[in-house]
Amino acid sequence: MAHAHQPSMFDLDERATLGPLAGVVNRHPLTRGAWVDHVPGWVHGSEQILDVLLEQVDWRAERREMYEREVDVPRLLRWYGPDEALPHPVLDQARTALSDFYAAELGEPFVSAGMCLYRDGRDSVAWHGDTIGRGRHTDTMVAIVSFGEPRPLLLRPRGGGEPSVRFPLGHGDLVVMGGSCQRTWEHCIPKTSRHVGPRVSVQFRPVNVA
Ligand SMILES: O=C(O)CCC(=O)C(=O)O
Repeated sequence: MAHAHQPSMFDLDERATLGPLAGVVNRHPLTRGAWVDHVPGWVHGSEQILDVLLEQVDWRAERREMYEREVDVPRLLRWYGPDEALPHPVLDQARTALSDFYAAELGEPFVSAGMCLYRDGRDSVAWHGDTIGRGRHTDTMVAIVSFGEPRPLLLRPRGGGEPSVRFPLGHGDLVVMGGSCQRTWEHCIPKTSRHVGPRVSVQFRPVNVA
C-alpha cells in the first residue's frame, strides 16, 4: 500500500545508518522506578527507511470494541515475530544494536518488532501501558524508533498526579521506556488538527511483552 509523504530535506540523500548509543543516550528518570532514554536522530537517512516502510509493509487495519460498538483502530499496524525478516536491513541492525547495548541491564534481547503507521493527524493511540504479558508485573523495556513526521509521545504517571513528559518523535529518533514504565506510567500519541504527514513507529520488545 503506498502512502504519499513530503520527504524531510535534512536526510533525503543520506544512506540509512545507525548512530552510536554509547555516550549519547540521555536518561530521563521518572518516578516509581520508571525511566525513558532518548537519542534524537539515532537513525541517519531515515527518509529512505520511511519510504520502504510506507511502500512495502502490508499494513493492516484493525477494529476494536468501544462502548459496545466496533470501531476502526485509528492507525495501521503490522507485527513482526522474532523469526520474521524485517522490511529494511537497518531495522535488523537496530534490534541487534539495542539488544547489545541494553544486554546487561535488560538481561535478554529485544525480539519482536511492532509497527504502527499514523497516516495523518487523525491517527493516534490513547493512554495505555504495554501491560499484556510480563510488562504487567515485571520491569522491562520497550524501544521505539520513529520515522517520518514527528508526533509527540506523551507520558504521565498511571493514575495521574504529576505533569506529563513529552518527546516529539520522528526522523530516526529513539526512545526506550524502561524500568517500571509500562505498569506505573502511561503513554499516548494524541491526535492533532495540524496538517502532518505520515509517521511510522517501530517498537522492539523482549519476548512476552506487548
Ligand atoms: O507510536 C508510538 O511511538 C507509540 C506506540 C505505542 O505506544 C504502542 O503501540 O503501544
